[in-house]
Parts: sequence; structure tokens; C-alpha cells
Amino acid sequence: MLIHYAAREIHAKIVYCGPGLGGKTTNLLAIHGRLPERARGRLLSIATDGDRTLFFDFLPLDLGLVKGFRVRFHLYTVPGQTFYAASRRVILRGVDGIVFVVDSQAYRLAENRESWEDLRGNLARERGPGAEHLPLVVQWNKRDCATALPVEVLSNEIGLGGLPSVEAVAVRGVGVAETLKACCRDVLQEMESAGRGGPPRGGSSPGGTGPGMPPPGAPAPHRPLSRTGAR
Ligand SMILES: Nc1nc2c(ncn2[C@@H]2O[C@H](COP(=O)(O)OP(=O)(O)OP(=O)(O)O)[C@@H](O)[C@H]2O)c(=O)[nH]1
Ligand SMILES: [Mg+2]
Repeated sequence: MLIHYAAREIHAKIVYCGPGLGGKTTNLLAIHGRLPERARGRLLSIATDGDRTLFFDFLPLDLGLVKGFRVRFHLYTVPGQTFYAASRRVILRGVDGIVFVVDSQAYRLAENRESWEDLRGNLARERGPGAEHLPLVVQWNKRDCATALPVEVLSNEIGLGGLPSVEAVAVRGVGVAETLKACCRDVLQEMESAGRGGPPRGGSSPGGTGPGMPPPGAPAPHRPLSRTGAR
């Protein structure tokens, strides 16, 4: 998180993670397509090969004022393919919130698991014990697919129990805004609790406020999120 006191601006970084072809870039395309121009910047895709992200996508958003500070969210996707591990580590630096996009199709279960383990490893390395407070929202994507597994099965099999989550069909824009809003809300809440109510503390602090995610094996607090509640 980066705070410019003089400009009264906060910059927060949200990264979309998850297995290759899960729908991360599709989420950013849907957000870009739905927001009015004044709220969004240009969607940049840095290196692609057809559909596949080779480095990252980037979309800056300006979603208004919080306590007199203009809040700008910078959305990134990582490349999901296994061999881009180094890129994922770089893109995750200074992250303030994560959206983990699950591919609900039964045959992608192993890739979902592998991607989740990769993410946990990267965050543990990046943040250490501070990983506990990192806002993280799970998106169950591709709910339209005939072979989509029930959410409870996915949750148990991948080990995502208790995390806030939203069902989605990103390719039709369903659940995309809800997912983003849930993550932005959690990032702002985390920022407030880290700053204990006052305006954001510290000077410019690249590298985040120290939020994280549950340590391996630890059950996360149950925070159910209804689709309507996220709006
Ligand atoms: N049926 C269906 N297809 C989807 C959905 N969301 C995305 N897709 C399709 O899945 C394919 C991959 O989507 P991407 O958004 O490029 O996936 P990605 O996660 O960015 O993949 P990498 O960049 O390789 O990590 C595309 O053909 C999308 O149209 C969905 O909800 N349902
Ligand atoms: Mg992509």
C-alpha cells in the first residue's frame, strides 16, 4: 500500500491468482467493460500468447473517497501456468488483497490445489507471519460448466474452507463485481484496523500494511459472504 499524504491518495494492490485458464484475465476484462471511464484507467496486458497471460494484466481503478483520501485500486493478474513461478513472485510483492479464482471444473481440481499451494508458499515467503491478515476472497468461477463440482466439494478438496467466497461466471460478468467489491471492502477494513481508526498511518509505505492469510493448516475464521451482501 502506498499513501501520498500531500495528494491525499491511497494506492492499494489487488492481485488475481489461480490456475491457468481459470478466468483471471476474464475478470479484469469484465470489470473494465462495466465501469464508467472516469472510474477506470487503461487495461494493460503485458505479454500474452493468444489467451494466455505470460507476465501480467494491469487495470487501475479509482473508486472514490475514503475519509477524505482518494483510493486507487491497482488490479493485477498473475500468469497461472505453472512455469511462470518467478513472475508470480514478483507481481505479488506489496500485495494488499488477493482474489483466488478457482476453475470449478472437476478435471481442474489438481491444478486448483497446486495453484493454491503455490500462492500460500509465495505469501509465506513474502510476508512471513504477517500473512494472517491478508484480505483474500475466493471466486468459484465457471459455474456454468456442466462438470462444475459443488462449491462445498471444491472448498474441502482444495482447502479453502471458511474464506469469503463468491460464485461466478466471469465470461458473462456474473459475480465479477461482487468479488471485487468484497476484496476492496476487506482491504479498506484491514487498512483501517492497521491504522486504528485514524487516517492511514505511516508515510509512503510501499510493501503493504502487513496483511496476510491463514498459515498452512490453520482454519480461517468463517466469514460467509452472500452475493447480495457484497453489492
Ligand atoms: N465457460 C466459462 N468459460 C470461462 C469463464 N471464465 C473464463 N472463461 C474462459 O476461460 C478461458 C481462460 O480465461 P482467462 O481469463 O484467459 O484465464 P486466465 O486465468 O487469465 O489464464 P492464464 O492467463 O493462462 O493464467 C477463456 O477462454 C475464457 O473465455 C466462465 O465463467 N465460464
Ligand atoms: Mg490471464
